[in-house]
Amino acid sequence: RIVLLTIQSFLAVLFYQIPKSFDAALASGDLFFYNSEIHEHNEIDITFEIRLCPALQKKPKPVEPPSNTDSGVSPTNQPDEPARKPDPFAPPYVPNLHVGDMHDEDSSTDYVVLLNKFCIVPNHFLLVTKEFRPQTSPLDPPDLVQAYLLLLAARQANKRYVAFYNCGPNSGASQPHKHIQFIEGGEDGPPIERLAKEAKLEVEGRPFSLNSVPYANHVFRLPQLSNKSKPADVEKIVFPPFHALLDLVISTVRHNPECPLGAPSYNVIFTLEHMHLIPRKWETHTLKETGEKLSVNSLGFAGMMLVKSEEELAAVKTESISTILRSVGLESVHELQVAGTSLEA
Ligand code: B4P
Repeated sequence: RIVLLTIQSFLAVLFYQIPKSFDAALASGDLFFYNSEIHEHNEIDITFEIRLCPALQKKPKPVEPPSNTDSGVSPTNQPDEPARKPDPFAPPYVPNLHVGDMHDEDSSTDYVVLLNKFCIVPNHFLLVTKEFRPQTSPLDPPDLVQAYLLLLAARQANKRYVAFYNCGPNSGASQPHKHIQFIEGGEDGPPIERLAKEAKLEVEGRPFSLNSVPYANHVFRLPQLSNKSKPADVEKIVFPPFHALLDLVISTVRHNPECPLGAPSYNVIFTLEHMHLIPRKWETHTLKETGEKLSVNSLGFAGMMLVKSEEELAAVKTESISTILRSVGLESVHELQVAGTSLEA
């Protein structure tokens, strides 16, 4: 585990430490790695990745909370309250999964960097708030700054990472404690990033949508971020666009009668070039061929679907990824003609 004083020195070694920690956690049995294979699938101008991972069927089931009639019930639970599930992101941390700590000076928020305990891509890690914060809450400036400092540090170490945040009950999130995830992508980023890069913008500095996909999406092209940027400079660059995209997501959800009431659900995908926010209606899509429910998270909207059997793989291909994404997302913004918000002064 990295114990260093400054954020700069922490970031400088983090991406060299992660593979070492990953190997140690795997060897000690603190981390489970599931083999998978990638199937490429072309649709709507995108070469989607469908990752087939049958081994995930054997993933241990989450620990269920004791029932309120059990003697082991937590003293903080009142008799009529549903029992709370144990929080895997609460301290004490498993030493082999705990890569290091981050601290936001301005807000005094503390974070931990944890390896994903159940991963299918090596070196997948999470940025977790040390104190419990709900996964239904939007990312705030310190969260965004830490996430972008990590993406910048990855680039400095010659790694290409994508960050994602599953927000809200229908976003694909399974853990309620606030966490942003980081996964290594290819040189060009996740498949959806190609469409974002190719988008010709009439005006820079405004949110736009990828019109060739059939679901609502809100995207922002970021100005170039320097590896030498200080946290305050990063915040000035990344927070206003995120805020504008979030406003668009909320207005898309509010104007859509298909959306369930309650906290809005949406997916967030961050690269150094773009931010993508995708409003969600449902967490799962019922596959017509198998009748099974397929859970879709941010990576699905990044163009990286996950399936756990050959049958699911065949059903996804037959039904088409765009149909599945449209059914768990919302009607395309293009059709709804939601206006973009200018971020220019
Ligand atoms: P969530 O935001 O709550 O949900 P998720 O990523 O969709 O993962 P889920 O838990 O639903 O797993 P699934 O079988 O769908 O993220 C929670 C994260 O915390 C997960 O990464 C989880 O593994 C991790 N975690 C849980 N307990 C932990 C602990 N005690 N310590 C540390 N970490 C812990 O998917 C299995 C895995 O595959 C997930 O990691 C998922 O993110 C990843 N995945 C999904 N699609 C993928 C794709 N196309 N390519 C590569 N990886 C993919």
